Amino acid sequence: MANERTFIAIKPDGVQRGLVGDIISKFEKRGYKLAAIKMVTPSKEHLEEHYKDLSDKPFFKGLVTYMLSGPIVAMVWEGRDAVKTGRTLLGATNPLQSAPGTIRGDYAIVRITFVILLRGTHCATQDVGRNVCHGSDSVETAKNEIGLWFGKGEVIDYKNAQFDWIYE
Ligand code: YYY
Ligand code: MG
Repeated sequence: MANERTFIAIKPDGVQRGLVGDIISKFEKRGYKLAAIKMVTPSKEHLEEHYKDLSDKPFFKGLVTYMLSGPIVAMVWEGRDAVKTGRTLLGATNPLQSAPGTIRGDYAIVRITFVILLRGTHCATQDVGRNVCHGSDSVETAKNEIGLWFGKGEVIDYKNAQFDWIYE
């Protein structure tokens, strides 16, 4: 288990619903160190790049539109096993399947599935997840996402005063 950095973003619904402080608090209280933070309104191109691995999914367009619907709080959190534990703190992608105590399990409910009828016979589904918060899913992804959302001087190296009380 290594010291890692992960990219965490509070999505437009999380910002609008006043959940910024609570979400930051979950990471702080767990013992993670805030290495970068800013409020941003990224371009469509930036969000398409961020979610490029999902570009062939039926929900991609709706996802980008939702991410463009308001400001986002972008952060880098650092500490032991930060990527995997960050995902655990977040909960499952589908808020309805997220355990209570996780961010999505405490603050989100909805995943709407639109059924689109095509020529009367075929149908496709499009899911839009208002799931409050994003977290990198691997160390490699975290490096790419931090590079996409933050410039070099924006991620700060410092020793947190709590360090020796958190790590043995
Ligand atoms: O990493 P995570 O956010 O948990 O899920 P991803 O599979 O990377 O999908 C990104 C984003 O897309 C998810 O947070 C909600 C949305 N989404 C969706 O609307 N419908 C799906 N079936 C899957 C994901
Ligand atoms: Mg993901």
